[in-house]
Amino acid sequence: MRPGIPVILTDATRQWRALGKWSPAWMKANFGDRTVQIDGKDYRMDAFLDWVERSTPEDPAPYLRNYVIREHFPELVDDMRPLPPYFGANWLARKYLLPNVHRHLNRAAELELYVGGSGQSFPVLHYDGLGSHAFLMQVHGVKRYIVYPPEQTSFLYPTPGRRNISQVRDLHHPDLQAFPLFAQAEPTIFELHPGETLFVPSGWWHTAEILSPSITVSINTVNQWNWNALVRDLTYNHPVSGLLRHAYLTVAGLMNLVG
Ligand SMILES: O=C(O)CCC(=O)C(=O)O
Repeated sequence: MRPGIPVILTDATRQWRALGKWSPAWMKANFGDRTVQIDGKDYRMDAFLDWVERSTPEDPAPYLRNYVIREHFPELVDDMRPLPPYFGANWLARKYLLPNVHRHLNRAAELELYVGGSGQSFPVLHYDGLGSHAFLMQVHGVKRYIVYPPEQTSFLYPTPGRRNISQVRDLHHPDLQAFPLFAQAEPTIFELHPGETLFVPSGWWHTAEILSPSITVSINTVNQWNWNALVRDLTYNHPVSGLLRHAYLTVAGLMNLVG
């Protein structure tokens, strides 16, 4: 975490009941009659999970992603204990005097659920907001991750106004006329298997491709190693209020350090 290098942890979720228990079939048996919203459309879980099972690159199931588990599937929370000590003290989950800062940071500390099938991918190459680290816990199925270090940002064409999202949408067939420097980008590509946890450090670009019906859990964390990245993220593009925010967040960071 301190040098900012991605790692695959092989023992972080060893004690989770979710492993070996959660699967599309198990979810269908337990939550089949619920409705989920994906990209603005409603799906019954049983129909969605059937599609996940038969998903192909030609007919990919929609990708249920970034679903706050505590809100939507509170029954799953007990299956994710204990939380790995690797997460460290998560400063996102602390108390903040400013209500909007408190809500924003606490929301970002939630465990999130991802369910998808073969041929589907995370929609964008990006790095996570708030300068946060990400931990991605693979519970079922196999995913391919593609990551690039922060030093390669200039090859990845950040979107103006949303600079943590790359303008390059198809990494396998990039438009090199529009994005010529992308030819110099060097990804690291690897698979994540059930029981493995991927640590993506602050600022690392990443995206995922689903290779078989897949269930993943994620969490974002901030601590003394990336608090400055959070302060930069929250003050960037706010020339006036940015100064006040910067002062407030600097003090809040110091209080986190001692408290
Ligand atoms: O689909 C995935 O596993 C990637 C998730 C991700 O990168 C994110 O939610 O920020």
